[in-house]
Amino acid sequence: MSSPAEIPVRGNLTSVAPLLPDERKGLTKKEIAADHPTWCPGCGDFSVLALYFKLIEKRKIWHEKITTVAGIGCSSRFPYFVQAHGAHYIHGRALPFASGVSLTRPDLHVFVFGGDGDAFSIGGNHLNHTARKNIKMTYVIMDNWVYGLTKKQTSPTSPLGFKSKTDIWGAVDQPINPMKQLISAGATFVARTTHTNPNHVLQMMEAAMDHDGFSVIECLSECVEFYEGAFDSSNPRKGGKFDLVPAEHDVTDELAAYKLAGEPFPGRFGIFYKVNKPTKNVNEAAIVTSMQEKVKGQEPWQILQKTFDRMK
Ligand SMILES: Cc1ncc(C[n+]2csc(CCOP(=O)(O)OP(=O)(O)O)c2C)c(N)n1
Ligand code: SF4
Ligand SMILES: [Mg+2]
Repeated sequence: MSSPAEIPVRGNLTSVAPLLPDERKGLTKKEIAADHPTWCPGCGDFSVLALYFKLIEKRKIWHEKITTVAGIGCSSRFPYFVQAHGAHYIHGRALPFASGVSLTRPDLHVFVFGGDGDAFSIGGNHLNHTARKNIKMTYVIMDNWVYGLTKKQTSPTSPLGFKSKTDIWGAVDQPINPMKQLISAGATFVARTTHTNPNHVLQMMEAAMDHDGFSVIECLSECVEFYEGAFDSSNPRKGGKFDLVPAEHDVTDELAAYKLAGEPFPGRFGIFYKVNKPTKNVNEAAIVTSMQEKVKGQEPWQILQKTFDRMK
């Protein structure tokens, strides 16, 4: 595995003068924005993107270090709008792609963005396995309780009774509880926020980025086209309430986090669960280093020959 110092820095995409990293100003929205987002006016996803730009600026992440991965969906259009490295990958398969990047590029912090369908439906299994493997990255699930891109089908987070093109008489299947599912899957950082509270979104993104492991944020992000008003009861400007996780909550207490997740909507916002466990990145790097030690000084063909000989 290459150390950060050995990794060639790709072309300088910025117009910033070559100052030392600490002396440079963080990239501005103008320097990092790509295409104009194609979301419907008023879509919650705009705020999440704006806050990602803020994070990049505040934390001084340079173009060559920005890695934005997504699956398919309105929310998953994210990488198109960021002028840096990234991938708009297959529906539900953003996490395996991001895992490969994370495990081979320890100098990067990979961000994955996607919707409730991408995360909990088609990508549900990948979510469980990435969580239990504790692969270092941050996954922001932009939950709008509906399939937006495909024009209003029931999603795994749609509440009972939700009328959609797949449930014309109203949803009858019990929705999943994202927080409970993520905690039980083994995610080591689980938080909840909403696009209507920008400071809180940024705070959660920063805390997630600083976590050494698989960090997930469920960010409520309203689909004004197919589920208008879904989150009004969590928005004080619409008469709702935005209650933070209680200050005395112990984020390392799995049962307490689970209990918090059981509160009825709008529930709580903040970090529900956070523990330090070995990451797959560290475990795998240790195996690679020890194997490289064993074959030190040998040519690649010699290593291959030995492997073939063992198979005889
Ligand atoms: C394999 C596959 N199955 C189905 C689709 C159709 N499809 C595209 S996006 C989507 C759901 C998106 O919903 P969500 O992840 O909640 O994102 P949103 O659009 O709501 O942001 C579906 C079913 C697809 N592109 N690929
Ligand atoms: S359909 Fe919904 S989720 Fe998609 S861009 Fe429009 S408002 Fe946003
Ligand atoms: Mg959705």
